[in-house]
Amino acid sequence: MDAQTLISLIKFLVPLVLALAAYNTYVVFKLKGVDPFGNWDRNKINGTLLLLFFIIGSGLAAWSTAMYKDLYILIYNPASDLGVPIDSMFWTTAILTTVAAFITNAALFYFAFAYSGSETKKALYYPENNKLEILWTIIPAVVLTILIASGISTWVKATGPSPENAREIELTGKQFEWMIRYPGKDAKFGRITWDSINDASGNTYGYHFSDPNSRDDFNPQEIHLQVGIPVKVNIRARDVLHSATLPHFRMKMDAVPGMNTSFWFTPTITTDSMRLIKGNPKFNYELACQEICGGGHWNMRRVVVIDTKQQYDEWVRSQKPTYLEMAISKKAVAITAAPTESAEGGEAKPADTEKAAPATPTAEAVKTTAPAADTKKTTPVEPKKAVDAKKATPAEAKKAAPADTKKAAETKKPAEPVKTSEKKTK
Ligand SMILES: [Cu+2]
Repeated sequence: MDAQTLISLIKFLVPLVLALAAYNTYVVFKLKGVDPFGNWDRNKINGTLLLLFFIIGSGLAAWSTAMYKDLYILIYNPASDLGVPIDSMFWTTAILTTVAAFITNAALFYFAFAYSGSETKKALYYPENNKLEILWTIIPAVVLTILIASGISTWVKATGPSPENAREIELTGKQFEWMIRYPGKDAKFGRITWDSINDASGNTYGYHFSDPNSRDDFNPQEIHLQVGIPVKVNIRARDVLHSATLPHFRMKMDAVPGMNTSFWFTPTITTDSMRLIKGNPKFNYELACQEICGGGHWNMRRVVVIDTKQQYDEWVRSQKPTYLEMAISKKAVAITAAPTESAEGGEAKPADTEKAAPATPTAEAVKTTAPAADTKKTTPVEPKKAVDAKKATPAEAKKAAPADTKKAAETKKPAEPVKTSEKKTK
């Protein structure tokens, strides 16, 4: 046992032994027929302790609020347009509930003190008072209705259609990081599906590079937004529930697997201006995860930078499309042989692009995802089937074929993408 453990043990045992000694002494006195606290008015003591608890507790709460106020993000001006009504709702609710909680708790503890039990007092039997019941039902009901009604309009605005000039970004929650996607120059997100995800090949997004829209999509490590331009944030999850939270902009939305969620807002204060306001040259806005999503939850932080137009344009110019990055890193050899038909034809229909090329650019990726990608054709995809197909390599599937004709039918298909890529090269 090392010294540290010994000290901790002593710290734990000493108070325990002292408490037991005190209790035993008390019991010995009792057995002798002497009650050391016999003369104490326990009701009065309890009442006084309750009142002290309220006074000291309220004092500590007020002190800690004042002490740590600089750490409270909500103290500062919101950095978005929708943050203003959201803040006013927050403060209205906070003030109303704080006042109500203070009054009711002050009354509770004061009454416990002032009317503590005694021989000389008799409790009043007061079973009901309809007027009082009506009053304390209607007042909270009206107040809450007003609060909720004012909240709904802001909620509908933030989650409703974004303005015409809004740009779009996409956030995907994954254990344990936020994946960020920009649609690139064409302002259109390329096609992605879960069954094209291949972490080994670098296609963590599940891109279908056969879709021309996907070729200029880029996945930066930081979020950059231009001040004054609305941004629609599309939110997805790759594994479990996450929650995309932009506290400085007062925006938050859950990331739900299998479901797309979104909100939009307009950033109003650049990072540089906020650094001046806060007097902190190292300040950064951030994106966090507000859903306890696993052991690395704390690590899901991304820096958000609000740029001026010039800064933003410069940043966008410096970004490389993921398609290109993968080609450069040679993880994506097959990328260079990407399809031509759909690229020329502008907007490709999902069916075309599926036929036109393998789902992912690497040869390896094609091998592993082809069976699953193929089931796409026979939409709607049944996830379970697709997983089965994905698990089994074609060779394995052939072996298992006699037992399960359904599985065999699916897994035999891998030949097809090859056929189609032949067609492409003609
Ligand atoms: Cu998370």
